[in-house]
Amino acid sequence: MKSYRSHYSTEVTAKEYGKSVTVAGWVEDIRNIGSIAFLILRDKKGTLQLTLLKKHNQELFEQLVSLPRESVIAAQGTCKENAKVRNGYEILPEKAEILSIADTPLPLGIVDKVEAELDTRLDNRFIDLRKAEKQAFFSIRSTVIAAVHEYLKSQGFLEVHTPNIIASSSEGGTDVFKVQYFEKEAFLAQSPQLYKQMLMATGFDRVYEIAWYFRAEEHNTRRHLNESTAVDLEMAFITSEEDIMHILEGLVHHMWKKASECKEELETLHKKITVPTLPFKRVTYDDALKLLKKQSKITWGEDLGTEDEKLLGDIMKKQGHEFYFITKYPLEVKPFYTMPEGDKLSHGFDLECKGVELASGSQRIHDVELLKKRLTACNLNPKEFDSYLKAFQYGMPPHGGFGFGLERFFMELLDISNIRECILFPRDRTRLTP
Ligand code: AMO
Repeated sequence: MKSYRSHYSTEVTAKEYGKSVTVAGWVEDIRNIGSIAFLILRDKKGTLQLTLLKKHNQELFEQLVSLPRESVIAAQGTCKENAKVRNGYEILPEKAEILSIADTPLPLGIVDKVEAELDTRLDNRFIDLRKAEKQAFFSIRSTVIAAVHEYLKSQGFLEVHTPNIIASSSEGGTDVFKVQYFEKEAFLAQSPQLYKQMLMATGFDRVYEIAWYFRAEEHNTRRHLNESTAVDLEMAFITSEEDIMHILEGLVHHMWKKASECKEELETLHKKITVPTLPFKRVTYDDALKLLKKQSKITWGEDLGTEDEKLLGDIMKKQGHEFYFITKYPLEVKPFYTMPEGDKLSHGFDLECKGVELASGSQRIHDVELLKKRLTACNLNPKEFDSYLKAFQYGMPPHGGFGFGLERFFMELLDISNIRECILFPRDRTRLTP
């Protein structure tokens, strides 16, 4: 069977009934009842049944029924319509090739009724990912990311790739991973913030990146990763942060809509998706505090904690808003690059979904002197930001942007309780492998 590699597939349709087909995949299960055995073969399209009759070919029968589960085979045989089989047909193999024999026991079952602990699953992620639900999730993820490119390109954005090994912390905090860069100390980028802003001085006036965030945050929660992905965007010649929020809500809507069109995957996951209506509600920080007054101890100037966010999410939901922006944040809780509004407020915002922050953004400072002042006020040394600041000295238009966490988005989209499920190989406080 030399040619199976070019056309193997378990995507068998009624057109193939009565014909010889070649299929390949993982042996999910074998039921051997003596003279006849049923081998369930799986690939990314699903499963099919190979029906093995001992009397037809004893050697082939023995060879296949003795295989450990999850071995990989290719088989060639006649495809026969059979209403008793789940997908309406079976394959009666004439030839088979054993491509890989799986060890036993398996570290993790694929079709077990009770799911293993998350840690066991993540330790054996390559097997965990063989499950239909995981395949469905990552298929939706891929479709939604394609939708990001589609939407942002339609709005005139250019996709860029900025450095991940950088000389100064991008968000100004201490949550940075240090790396040895030959004789110098460098950091892994917490976000493309500094670079996407520098690009605003080039004439690429609308840029975006599907970015990696590296954050040395100590907390090990169900909503934090130490390596995560985000849609990071920056646009120039804006008049206020409203221009940015408009793009962000359009993007979220488009992503949600494209996800809702993944019918087969949603069925596998037993999920229904309702596309949100636009525009999303805008609530100022001041008004959010008024809404929270009775239930929270938060005082003016503090950032909303997880509990406050949740409470506000419940209040907003009762008012019919699953998505909403919190706008006009106090300056002191926003990063140094955020444009102030007066002495105390800023042009910074967050996008929340059901009490979870999905994105944050702002209009930025484009005046270099003000930027230096804000760096100092945030206890940062402008000297360490020299190459960034230089981009503001020779003509920098007003601009703004956002960072929009993709794993957080998928948690909310599909009601997934742990963010680690939303990325292939999660990195958290204790996990560095696989
Ligand atoms: P911020 O730090 O708020 O903003 O991050 C933006 C969004 O990224 C996601 N996110 C995370 N997701 C999982 N685990 C983490 N540890 C994590 N950290 C952040 C969240 C968050 O809303 N430079 C600014 C954005 C900008 O203004 O353009 C920034 O990084 O969904």
